[in-house]
Amino acid sequence: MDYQSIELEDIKHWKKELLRFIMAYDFAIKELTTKINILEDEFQHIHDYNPIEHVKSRVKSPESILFKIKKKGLPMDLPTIRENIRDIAGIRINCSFVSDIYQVADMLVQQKDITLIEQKDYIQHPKYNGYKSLHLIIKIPIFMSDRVEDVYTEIQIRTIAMDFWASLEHKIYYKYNKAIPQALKDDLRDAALSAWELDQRMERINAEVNQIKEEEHIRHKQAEEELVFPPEFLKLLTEEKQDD
Ligand code: 0O2
Repeated sequence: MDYQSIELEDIKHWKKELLRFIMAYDFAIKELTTKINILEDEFQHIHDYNPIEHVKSRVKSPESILFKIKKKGLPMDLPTIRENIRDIAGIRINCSFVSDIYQVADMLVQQKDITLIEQKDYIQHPKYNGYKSLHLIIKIPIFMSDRVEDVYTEIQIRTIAMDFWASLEHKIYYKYNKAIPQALKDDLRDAALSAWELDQRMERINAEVNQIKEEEHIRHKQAEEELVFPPEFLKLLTEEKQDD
């Protein structure tokens, strides 16, 4: 075998390895998406309510992976990337209310095959710029033809208001490394506060409406239990049935 053909073999091998590497993250997203769909369906069926508004997912771009590994000052090989870049597979779940966020997180991490590696609660401890979200780094086993691989995935869970702010802030500023006037940063922070106030308001309204619904349900049940038909009316009904 000459030198050139060895190089070609190497390239083929690397291409295959790289494809397998990325595929595992794709499979992790597929597996988690199915889990989330099942939770949504079951929750809707049992509680007549779905805490999840929508779900997005992505596999990090190679450029973004390389940028992160460089930023961390780590060597550029697959085992290092696999162990240190834990958000190559990313899922974002948007919930209706703040309380739903923790409920959805619990429902996921309680599953036997999911291992919670790290949790960052930027809702209890928002970032200085105002960013709020619950981040989970989890590990999930992916069963392939010849091996089982544990794959890290980042799950970001937040409300629609938090997502609205984060998506726009991401576009406006997040990856812009140059200085931005303090007044604009303050404005963004203020906008995050407004989003938070909106979340709290909606949560309160929802709790009050649920209370009204619950009271009405209890009243309805009581009325049903107290419903007593006069014996003459019942007799009339049985006689009518016999005539038929
Ligand atoms: P992208 O393009 O969204 O993928 P680590 O992942 O632990 O090495 P870090 O920054 O400590 O790095 O992780 P952290 O704080 O959990 O944040 C990871 C992700 O959260 C980011 O991924 C963003 O998606 C989101 N995020 C964190 N802070 C902000 C913020 O201030 N504004 C917005 N809009 N999003 C934020 P990436 O890889 O940085 O970017």
